[in-house]
Amino acid sequence: MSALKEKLYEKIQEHRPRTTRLLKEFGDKVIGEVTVSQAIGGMRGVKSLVTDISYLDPMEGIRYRGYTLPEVFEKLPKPAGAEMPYVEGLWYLLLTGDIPNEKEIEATLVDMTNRRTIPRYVWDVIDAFPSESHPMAILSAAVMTLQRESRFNIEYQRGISKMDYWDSTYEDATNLMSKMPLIGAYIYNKLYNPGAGHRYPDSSLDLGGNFAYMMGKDKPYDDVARMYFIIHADHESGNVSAHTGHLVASALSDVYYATSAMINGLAGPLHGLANQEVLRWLQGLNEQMGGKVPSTEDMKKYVWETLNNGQVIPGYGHAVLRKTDPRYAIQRDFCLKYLPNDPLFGLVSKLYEVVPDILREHGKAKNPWPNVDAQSGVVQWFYGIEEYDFYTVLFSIGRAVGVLSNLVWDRALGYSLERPKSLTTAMIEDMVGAKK
Ligand code: CMX
Repeated sequence: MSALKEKLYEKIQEHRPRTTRLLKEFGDKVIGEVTVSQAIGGMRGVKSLVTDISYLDPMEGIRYRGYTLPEVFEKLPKPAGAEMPYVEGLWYLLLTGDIPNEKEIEATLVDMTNRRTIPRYVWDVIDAFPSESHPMAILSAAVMTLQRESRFNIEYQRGISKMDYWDSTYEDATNLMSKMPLIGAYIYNKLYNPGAGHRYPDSSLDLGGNFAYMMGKDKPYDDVARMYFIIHADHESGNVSAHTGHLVASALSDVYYATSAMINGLAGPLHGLANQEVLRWLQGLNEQMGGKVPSTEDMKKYVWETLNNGQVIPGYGHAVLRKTDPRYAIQRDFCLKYLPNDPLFGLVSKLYEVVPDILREHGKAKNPWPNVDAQSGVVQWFYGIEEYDFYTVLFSIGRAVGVLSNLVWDRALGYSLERPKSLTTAMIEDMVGAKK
């Protein structure tokens, strides 16, 4: 058993009695209520999920295992000469709740590097896609193709105990996490860089470094990849991608089914696809301007036009957050350091000056501040990834770190099949006295 798996097992043993006690002794205690607008309006804020991997405070932003993002970036170990931490370190932290020491990170790197082999049939499936396909559809299918490798599925057929589900789920999750960046890079080269051929992974490089290498990108893109994967890893369990993964796996579908489904949820423009929408929308502005740099007034006019057309301003607003997303701030700091004079960064900064006031005046969005997606395209574009359809694939690789850690814990704690109750409209009308 690897050192990480051993530690995880200890943590699971420690944690299980807490969940069992809550269910047995306090199962009937009320921790929230549901209003009509929550039932009709996407269950916003309904307290009905449990995770210890991350917690999202509306004012502070995300904490991973109790650490704020700046703390995560400060405390996790980093490769020699790098500014950003190992993604493998985050994997360790999310699974165990502990910051890995030097020995622990070394062992995790070796273990994950050894799991990078991808069966030929996965490349064949990717190659068979038409080159006009959206990269998210290809990624989802490629992950689905790997389902054939599921250890959980084999163990389940053999009839293992529920107490052991976490073990093969951990194996599947670690395998998939180690392979996903390779799949992402392959999809990129197939669609946008066909002359590059297939690069084989470099086992001397960590997940972020190897991803940059396979994408054919020089430093500091390795740090960009690490930063990007880390900030996108988790945002509690209730967002569409994390929740979809959890829901699908609650039927004991293995991590391949669950991750493919979470990718499909992330592909929506109100969720992960917003990062590409920001650039598409800004390009629309540039076209309108005919090459002239938009003034603040031009920008305001364009924002209002978008709102008056009944569209949303991509990259702004959030279902939970009520201030500027710290993931936006971290990327902004990176831009200020590495690309302060980039014209696209200038445009995004100018947006930050005008959009919050306009959204407040517009009066609908509960949160007028930018979310992670407002900034992330700028960084990728600067480093030559101008094919913005690809940005959500990057988001997916990052999000997999959190979703897969959660799935391991879901099985460790025996979380149940999800089955909320639905009512008819007439029933609700009766309940609230809306019927004449
Ligand atoms: N521009 C215009 N209107 C907005 C808005 C925005 N950026 N954000 C919210 N609104 C509107 C909503 O569409 C809603 O309008 P209706 O009452 O007509 O339906 C109203 O304000 C209230 O919405 P809310 O409670 O503030 O926000 P929701 O929880 O319903 O939705 C989100 C959250 C993110 C989908 C929404 O803010 C949005 O559409 N933002 C733009 C897309 C985006 O950036 N998505 C990425 C989010 C981060 C991520 O998951 O990756």
